[in-house]
Amino acid sequence: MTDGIGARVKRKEDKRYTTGSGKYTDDVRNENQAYAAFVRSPHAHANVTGIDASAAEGMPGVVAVLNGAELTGDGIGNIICGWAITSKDDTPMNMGAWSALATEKVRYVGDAVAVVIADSMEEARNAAEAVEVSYDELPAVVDTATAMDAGAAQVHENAPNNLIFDWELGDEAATDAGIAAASHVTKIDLTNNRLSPNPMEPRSAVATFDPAEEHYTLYTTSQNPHVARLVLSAFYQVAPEHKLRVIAPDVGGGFGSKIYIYPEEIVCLWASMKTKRSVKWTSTRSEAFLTDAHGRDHVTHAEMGFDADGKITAFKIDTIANLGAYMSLFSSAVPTYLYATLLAGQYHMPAIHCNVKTVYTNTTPVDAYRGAGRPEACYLIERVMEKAAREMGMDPAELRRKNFILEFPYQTPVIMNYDCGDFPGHLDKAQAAADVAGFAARKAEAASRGKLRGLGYSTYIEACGIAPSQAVGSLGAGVGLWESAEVRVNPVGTIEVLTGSHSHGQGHETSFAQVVADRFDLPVENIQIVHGDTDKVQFGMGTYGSRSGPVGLSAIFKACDKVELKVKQIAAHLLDASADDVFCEGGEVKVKGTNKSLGWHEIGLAAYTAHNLPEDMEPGLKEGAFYDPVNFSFPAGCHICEVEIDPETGVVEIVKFTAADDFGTLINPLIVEGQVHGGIGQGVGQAMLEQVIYGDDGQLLTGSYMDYTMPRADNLPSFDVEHNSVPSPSNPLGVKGCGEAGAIGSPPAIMNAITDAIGTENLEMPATPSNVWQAIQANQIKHAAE
Ligand code: MCN
Repeated sequence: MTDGIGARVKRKEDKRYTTGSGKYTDDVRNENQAYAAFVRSPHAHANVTGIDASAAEGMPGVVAVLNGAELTGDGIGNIICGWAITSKDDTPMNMGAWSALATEKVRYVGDAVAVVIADSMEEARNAAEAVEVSYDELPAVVDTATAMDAGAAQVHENAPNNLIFDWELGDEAATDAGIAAASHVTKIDLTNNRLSPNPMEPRSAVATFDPAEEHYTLYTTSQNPHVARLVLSAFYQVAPEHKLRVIAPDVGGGFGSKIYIYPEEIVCLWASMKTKRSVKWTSTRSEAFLTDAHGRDHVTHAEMGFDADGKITAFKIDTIANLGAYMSLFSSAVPTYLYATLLAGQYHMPAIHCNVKTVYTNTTPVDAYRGAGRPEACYLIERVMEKAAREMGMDPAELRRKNFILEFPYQTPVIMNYDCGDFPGHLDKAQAAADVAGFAARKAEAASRGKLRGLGYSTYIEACGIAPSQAVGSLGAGVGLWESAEVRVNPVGTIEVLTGSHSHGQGHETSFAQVVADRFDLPVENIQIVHGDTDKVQFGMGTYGSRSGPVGLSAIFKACDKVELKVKQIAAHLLDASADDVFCEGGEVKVKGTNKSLGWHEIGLAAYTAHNLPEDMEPGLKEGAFYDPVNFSFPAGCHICEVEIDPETGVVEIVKFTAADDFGTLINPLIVEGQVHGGIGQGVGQAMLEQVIYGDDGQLLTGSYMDYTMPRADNLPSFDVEHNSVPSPSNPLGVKGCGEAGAIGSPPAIMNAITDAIGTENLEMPATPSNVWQAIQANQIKHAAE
């Protein structure tokens, strides 16, 4: 068949996505459905002194007005962060209480205080406006760098100075010695700008309680419905696990923001039980800006030492990470184990030490956003490398080349053990495709038109395929991370694959089917991927950390091993042959060296009618597998960006963007390239356009698309995506995840290109025309004064 591994098969699911026939959570219409509207705090920090719902309760269509005291009174637990981090003095993290409906205090604008349930959405929203909440306003703390300062407002009583934990990784003494011995030390101060996730489909939840069965059904926009069910039952006591079905149907993008359990899901489930109505809530875009977990928000000082030959001697990093008003489910893992463990990048660094302090502020909670910790690490390393090259008068590519890790497996000083790679190969391929050799001429030509041209590099590596259980369990995750699959051959010979991964734009229905099609040489149309329903798939860990390819697909592959064995045994029995001679080809099961064959429908029928099976063989044809890899997979690559800047306006145009990536075995290069394009698009957003901004009083100033700029088509060039694949030895297919790479590698390449063009390092993301223009002016003034 031509549509197996490596084929550029168009996505099966796109037909329904692009013709309006997808089924999303908000499309669910239950009988007896009511609507929820949340009463949210307009203040960033305040004591709640009273809630008067009497006017709202009398309004048309209102079914109930519920508050936090009732919620906790019914035994619903607080929202927690499940990844335990211990400070360097061995103290546990200071986790402040987070109730799904705030009771005594609100801690960010948008914090939910009460919920109105009404017959229609309009009635619910109108009544929510009529709920009178009295507040005693308190001073707010917003700024990451100064959140721990004396006199700053205190967000949680049990987190003195707003410090959540003070954590370290690496060998401080060896790092200090490496810096002291260096012949050159490059120092940098960088901010990693806070981002809002903006999936196309806003969050939504529809909860239904069946009093007869005491059973709950929750449709929700989740990236991991099984984890949602586990957390909702085990931690929040909303419903017993076996009495709760969670369905994540079509989900219109997540980018990390739909991993967590949010207050609204808890409240809808609880409210459905209280009101005996099906309760639906769908976020408005304004609510999404206020309440979807944000990403990034680091302030970092770093120093990298080099010997006289340009070899790195040590890397020392001090980061403050803002986690917002409450600790979201995986928030503690992002600036620690997802960040600091990648701080070696692609380079041999004899010593690394990283200190991370996390702080509470009166802002929206911060958690994973595409790349989660790894873009922050890559941005830091690659801006330091570029700055160092300029300071030492070296070619930035050659400085990188000099320090590349060349032998594998390679143990970094910060936990990760890289299994394979070809870092010089990525650089070579990117340089050739970007025509670096012709850059000087292009720069001169641009200068003749009064324009500035710059070229910037970034090399990246990420740990993805978030698993294996031993590693993540030992690092505080509290659970292992693996994936499950079941492969069912139906009596008519078609195949259903049940997977614990969830697809919300990544094309699993196609790429996963390709792997099974390849395995059995069947048409891809014969294979159906089933995901996103806890009643269909027994358990799964879901989709994040580019894990579905390396981990989810491997589980399917393992289940296929077992199916293949049974198929061969059945065929051998029916065709009077040896199972060793049976193979799958051209949609049939054949016997080597003969013209004997069976169709898959004949095998399926034999398995289920069961009157002519080998002795002792159980009827049926379905097999399951759990896959727990031996290591992460390590996608890596090189991005090169070329920009042209108008010095009069500060407007930056990306004239060329080249990515040479290593995703191991490519299942579907078309999907992979789409993933890279999307990731680079988000990287362009972070580098040039996007930034969440709060006023000093904690008011969100970027609460709509008028103020928060998303990348548009005319901000993006046509990307050149090259592949330099080194199959991963850590999973049976050799796959490395591709879902986050574009967002990880691209921001530093863009910023390095811009700083190359304007001749100053003093530029933070986003490089808006205004910021770039000011940097150019400041640089000219500085040079004039020198
Ligand atoms: N793939 C492949 N060959 C490879 C690697 C992957 O063909 N060598 C295919 C996979 O089979 C899958 C797709 O590429 O169809 C992405 O696989 P993978 O890199 O494993 O990532 P996941 O499927 O686990 O998706 C998660 C990843 C993350 S972490 C974010 S964030 C993100 C992303 O995917 N969010 C997305 N891409 C997104 N794309 C869309 N449209 N929407 C999101 O919310």
